[in-house]
Amino acid sequence: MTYTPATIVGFRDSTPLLADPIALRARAAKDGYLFFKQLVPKADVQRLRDVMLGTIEAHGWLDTRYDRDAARVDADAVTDLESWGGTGVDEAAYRDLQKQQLFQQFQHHPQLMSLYEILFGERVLPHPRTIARMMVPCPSFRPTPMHQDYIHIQGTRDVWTCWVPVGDVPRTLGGLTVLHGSHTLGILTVRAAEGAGNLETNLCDVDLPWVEHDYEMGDILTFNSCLLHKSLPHQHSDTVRLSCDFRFQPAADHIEAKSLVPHMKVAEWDEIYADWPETPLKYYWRNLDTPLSPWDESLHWQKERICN
Ligand SMILES: O=C(O)CCC(=O)C(=O)O
Repeated sequence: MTYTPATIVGFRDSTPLLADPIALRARAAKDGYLFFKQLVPKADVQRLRDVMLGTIEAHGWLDTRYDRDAARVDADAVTDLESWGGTGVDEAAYRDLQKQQLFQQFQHHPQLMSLYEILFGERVLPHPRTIARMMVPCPSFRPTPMHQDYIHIQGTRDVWTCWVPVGDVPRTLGGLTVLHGSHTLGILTVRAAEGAGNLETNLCDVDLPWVEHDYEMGDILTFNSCLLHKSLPHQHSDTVRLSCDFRFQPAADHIEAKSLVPHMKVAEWDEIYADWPETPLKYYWRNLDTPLSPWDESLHWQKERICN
């Protein structure tokens, strides 16, 4: 008999536990993820949304009959758009966004830094490799397959992804869903797949539920790098889904070198910083002396499905 996982709708809000670090860490260790309702002020996320939508607009993919904030796509303009590496847009648009200071500095938001300082109880390193998803529903678009971030990040297993919906993301717009408690399953094997990351986890029957959510702007979902997650199907053929993936870890733990370079080497740091004013945000990680650990390529080649 094939096992069909249960689905739970609606995350438990962990905001009250921010005042009780021991209880917060206990929930993080048990569930593998934490959700915070309205952790970041909406106005701050709206500024990031304006930058992301401005990038999409500049590349001519928005339907100009609507207000920009409606994020409505011009179906004719996106027919030939190829989602570059699961970012939802092409390489040129993705590079334009990566050069924006407001995008790069978002992960240093005091509310986010404070959350990870409480979670880790020590100095925090936000990974310089920041990721944006501007999921334009074009014909080549595919939802993100089920995976564990550890396969792509490596370094310490104590990396936590911060998934930021940049606008309201109801389930029908293809938000993220997590497999409750799946961080305890260890590092699982993978097979090739379409969608962000291009690898899908081989999952055998496990009695764990998927948890999904209708996100509002300002909400934050964070999860351990071994937790299984994927995006839901994007059912609005005319609306962009905007989100970011930022990664945080204890600064004294190991990091793999690729986490220190721009996502998919879309540019060099000098190019990203070219139009920024002087700011300590440039190369901020170099002062932290976080130790490096090697990349294990074999994790990407464990393609056998091993189920009884
Ligand atoms: O937003 C998505 O579709 C993928 C995000 C993701 O897999 C991640 O944050 O690790």
